[in-house]
Amino acid sequence: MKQTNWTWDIFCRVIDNHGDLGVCWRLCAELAARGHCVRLWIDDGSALTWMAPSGATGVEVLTWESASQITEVGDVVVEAFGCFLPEAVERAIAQQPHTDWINLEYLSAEDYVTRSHGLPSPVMQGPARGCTKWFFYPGFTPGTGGLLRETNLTARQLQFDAASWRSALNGHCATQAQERWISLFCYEPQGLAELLLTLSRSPQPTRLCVTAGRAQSATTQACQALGWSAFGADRLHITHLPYLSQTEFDHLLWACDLNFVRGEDSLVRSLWAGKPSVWHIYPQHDLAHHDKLRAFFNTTHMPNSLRRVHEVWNGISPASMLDWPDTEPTDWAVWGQTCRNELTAQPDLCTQLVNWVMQRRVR
Ligand code: TRH
Repeated sequence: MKQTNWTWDIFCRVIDNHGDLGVCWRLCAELAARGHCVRLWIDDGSALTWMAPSGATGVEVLTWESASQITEVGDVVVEAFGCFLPEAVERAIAQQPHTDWINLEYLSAEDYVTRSHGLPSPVMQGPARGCTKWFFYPGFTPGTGGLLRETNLTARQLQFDAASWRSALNGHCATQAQERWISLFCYEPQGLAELLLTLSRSPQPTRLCVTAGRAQSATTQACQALGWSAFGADRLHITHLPYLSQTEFDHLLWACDLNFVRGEDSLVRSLWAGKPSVWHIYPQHDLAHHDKLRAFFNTTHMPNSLRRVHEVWNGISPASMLDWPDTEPTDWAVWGQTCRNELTAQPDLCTQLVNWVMQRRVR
């Protein structure tokens, strides 16, 4: 099958937090790296100043409002996370029968993903009435759309020097050899103060790298509640990070021994890091995230002791983060490596998306 490069219009609206833009940016950058021409239409692209300060060759960022002037769309239109396209875009799609219209969904390990991935969704109203859009579901198993992974990820990881990265972050001060490094990216978990207390009492010293934004505010509050400075106590040393580019964010995850992540994109990046992760799942008011979390446990065969930590961290279990083990069980590390290896063996999301479009075009 001949490889073709297309023009892509990717539409994204920021609901809250950084995941919508984070996922779309990685998708745009990777498509462009593979030779495609990409336009990202975004209602609030302000976070790109730190997420992707250098931009990406082949990606043009445009405002959502300017899409109301659109008369022509690219070969492929991606509607990210059911963001509903501007009318002008739908009108253009209706006039371009060869454009593929894809609805990129949120990531889940639940069973419905394999059932729904690739299904058509006939458009019943609006300017594109009579057209079809197609569901594309990211996922962890064959039969789903896979996970975003750059072609050069493994090569970059092999070149990465974690010790130098750590020492640069420490302002080139000597890092304690036996220190365990943990990254923290979360919302406001109830067990945060307990976790900090446990780490401060652990026989092994800990460097906790707290990411900018909500995680940092929550950590500062928890430190205050414990009567500490924001930099920790006893054997816990807290580093407050500025907002990092996605590239540096990935480096942080590669450099740490354990990563607390949240949402969607950082979970995937933590899986690629091949280290144990603790996931603070995006909370939904109807508690639908409980099933989503359990599906992730089961799909990835997470060890029971790590599941219990997740249940406490996500407020599902009344147990305490004070039960955190002095040294993380070896099966956590094995789990991190196994997830990485098994998921890397599956085709990545970009490859699957491109193949899907290609197959539709050769029919
Ligand atoms: O920010 P999030 O909580 O996003 C969430 C989820 O996507 C969720 O599914 C969605 O419904 C909700 O938003 C609206 O977590 P996530 O998905 O990990 O996205 C964070 C992005 O921010 C990710 O691309 C990494 C990036 N990031 C950096 O690049 N540098 C940083 O310093 C930080 C803190 C984050």
